[in-house]
Amino acid sequence: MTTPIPSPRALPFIGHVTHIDSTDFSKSLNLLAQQYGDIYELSFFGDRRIIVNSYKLTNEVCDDKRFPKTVNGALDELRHGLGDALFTAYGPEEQNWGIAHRLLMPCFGTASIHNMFDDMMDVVHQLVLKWERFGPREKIDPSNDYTRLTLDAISLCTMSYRLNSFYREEPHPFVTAMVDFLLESGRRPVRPSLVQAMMTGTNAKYDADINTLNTLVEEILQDHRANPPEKPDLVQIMLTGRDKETGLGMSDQNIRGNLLTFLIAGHETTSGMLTFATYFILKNPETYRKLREEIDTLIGDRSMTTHDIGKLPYLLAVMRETLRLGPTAPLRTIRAAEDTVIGGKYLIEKGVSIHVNLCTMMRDPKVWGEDADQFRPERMLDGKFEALPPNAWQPFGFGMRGCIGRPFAWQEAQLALVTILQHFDLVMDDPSYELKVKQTLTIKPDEFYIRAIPRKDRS
Ligand code: MNH
Repeated sequence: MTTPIPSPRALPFIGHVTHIDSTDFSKSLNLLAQQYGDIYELSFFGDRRIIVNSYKLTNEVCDDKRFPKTVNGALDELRHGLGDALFTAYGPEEQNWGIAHRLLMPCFGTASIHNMFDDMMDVVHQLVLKWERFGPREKIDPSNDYTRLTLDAISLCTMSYRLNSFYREEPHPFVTAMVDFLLESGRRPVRPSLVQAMMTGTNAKYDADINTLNTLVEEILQDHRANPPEKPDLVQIMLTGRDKETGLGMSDQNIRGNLLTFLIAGHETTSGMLTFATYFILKNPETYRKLREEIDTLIGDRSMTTHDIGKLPYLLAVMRETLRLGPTAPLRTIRAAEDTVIGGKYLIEKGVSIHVNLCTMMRDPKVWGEDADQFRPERMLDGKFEALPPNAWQPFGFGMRGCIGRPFAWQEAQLALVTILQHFDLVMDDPSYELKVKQTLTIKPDEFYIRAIPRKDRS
């Protein structure tokens, strides 16, 4: 006997489209979770989606064989720009995924990431210099400067290309095009196809944005062919590497898609994470005090080095707790490979999409306790993180389709947070600010401003 999956009342034809705020899919799903609990089902124009919210059900679907990643909705729209690159590939059934995966995975190993340390630090220093020049009274939008930081870091470290975002008043044209491309890709799936076809202006802008994105990667490729970098980088591997399994290299089209993927996936999520971390640190003065004490004790006035990576336990706990409450990639989507039952009673038919809601799952009181909504890095300390039940903390996704850039993001966040807190006393511009989250494809704090007061207690 199976039990029907709870579902809100649907309208004929369009289904649950009116339950979704097209500018904030994630928030809409979280609100429905409060009402419907561990699992519920929605339908958009006949396209069924099952949303899993609890830890127990999530853990059950953490099995690549039974529940492979599926690419639909916004992710499928992204293929207009990214094609079959790593993030948007349908899976190993697309040969290009395997080629890129095998060729590029080693570039993101811990040792390779250590080699990028100096370039990462170069960009972090550009941010510090900017905030020092601003002085203590300037209202800073940290999300904007973290976006400059992460975008410039991914392009410098993996593509030896300087975007120089800190030397531009407005965001780099690539960023504007990218944000609009992501927003529109998110809106398209909840729009009837007839309406979509009639939105000629919107569609032309979408194509123009994709063009802008491709122009930059084409520029990076040409620059590379003309001036190969002294240190071989990711682009070099893409241009010259051969996959051992198939003997094939990457096609030009697939290289462009993957460069775009790294520029997009490689900065949005990390800049959101740094913004959330800054928010949580400022909202919790005791956390801030402990974190600064750790940094002052273990690093002091000297510059951080690769030897310090992974060695600041309280900082790591703050980062883990930040991604638990603010998982910047808040959903992942899978499907059942065959008809199957989960939770002992819910029938999941083959092919139907399942969204794993990381926001609700990582606040499940059965794992995190009654204070699951509280920011408390202590729950990640002293072996407690290692002792968590399997898959309970998974902001970087799962299995073979999990995040390839995790070590990169992890090193970058440590470097940025340590260096910033060494140099500044951060304060909220408006101490009464309450967290407001906005979504493009990823989520991040909205309308959050700080001031950065150069520390007087340091030389
Ligand atoms: Mn990342 C996949 C989260 C930083 C490049 N990333 C994923 C997935 C999650 C994720 C979740 C799985 C998506 C899915 O199942 O559909 N990523 C993050 C977070 C951060 C992050 C929370 C930072 C914090 N990611 C980065 C960085 C890069 C990157 C930095 C690049 C350098 N991520 C990827 C790529 C994939 C991915 C590429 C797709 C991997 C694959 O499917 O083969």
